[in-house]
Amino acid sequence: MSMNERLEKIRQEALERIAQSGGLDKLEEVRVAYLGKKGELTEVLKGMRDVAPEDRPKVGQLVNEARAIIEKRLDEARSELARAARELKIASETIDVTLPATKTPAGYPHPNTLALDEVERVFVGMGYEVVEGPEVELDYYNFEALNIPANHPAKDEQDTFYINKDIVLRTQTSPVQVRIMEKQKPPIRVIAPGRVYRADEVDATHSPCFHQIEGLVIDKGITMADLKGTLAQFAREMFGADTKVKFRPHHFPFTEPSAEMDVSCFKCGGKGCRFCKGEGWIEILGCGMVHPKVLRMSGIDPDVYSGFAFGIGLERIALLKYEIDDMRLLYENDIRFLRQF
Ligand code: 2U9
Repeated sequence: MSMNERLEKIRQEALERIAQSGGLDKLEEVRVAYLGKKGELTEVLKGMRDVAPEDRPKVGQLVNEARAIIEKRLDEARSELARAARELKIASETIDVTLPATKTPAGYPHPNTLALDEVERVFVGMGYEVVEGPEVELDYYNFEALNIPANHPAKDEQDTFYINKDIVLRTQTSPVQVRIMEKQKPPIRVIAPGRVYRADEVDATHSPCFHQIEGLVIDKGITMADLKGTLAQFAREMFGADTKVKFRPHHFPFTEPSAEMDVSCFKCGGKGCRFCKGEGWIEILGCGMVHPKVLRMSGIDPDVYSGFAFGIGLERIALLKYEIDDMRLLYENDIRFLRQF
């Protein structure tokens, strides 16, 4: 076989093996087999000494040509394999944006949240600030500063959760306003919504944890007329423009005088129905003029300033407004219940 024929054979074999390789590792094997240190083309060069000196440049050129062709094909085959791999990867990663998405259920606002939003909207509209405070509270802020004496029944362990003798789970949000009075000079106009705790058994109208919204206004010259005007306006915005209000005398240790406020039944307009148990009136909140002792204890001079306060049970408002007949439904978080509001 002439040198020419031998080179031609090597070249053809190499190109065939490249064409059939089908993988990068196989291509590398082919490269080593033909172009490597002990590869076939290298062997040919080593056999040059048997070639007549005058033929050597020619043979050298032929070897180089064969090497160049084989290298070029190897390169082409490598990029072809890389392109195919890339296409396969892209195809496997394709996202079909037209497929229906997995839905994340959005949930529904809780009736308490809806009622609180509404109460806040009314008072913020009248210029009140919404304030918050700790749920684990000092006995001083929860009771003493509010003129609730040590022997008051509300302080009994059957009514209040004690952490220790000085610390309780707050039974009302009033301590928040006491802290405001200590820090801030009048005028004060705040509402304090939040969780409160009482050692009650669960039933249709009681829960050991419920929510209050309390309000406090303190300035020079605040009178019972301000209290009545403010709370009547609140009732109209909350229950409808025709709502009438009625104040009945009551007792709270922290206010004097104190009252409870009823609104005319927003179902029957006051004639009496099942909803208002034939009364025509529905009890909504407690209120009163802040007791002078309470003002003085928090550093506000009752001879200069006066104020009114009120307390609203949030659950009571939610139950009335959304006509829910059992408080326990508010705490079960059953989506079939919650989606109705
Ligand atoms: C300060 C002074 C006075 C807050 C008040 C009521 C009347 C009241 C109840 C409503 C329903 C509690 O959730 S409920 O059972 N609250 O009747 N709360 S006056 O008086 C204050 C508050 C803070 C410094």
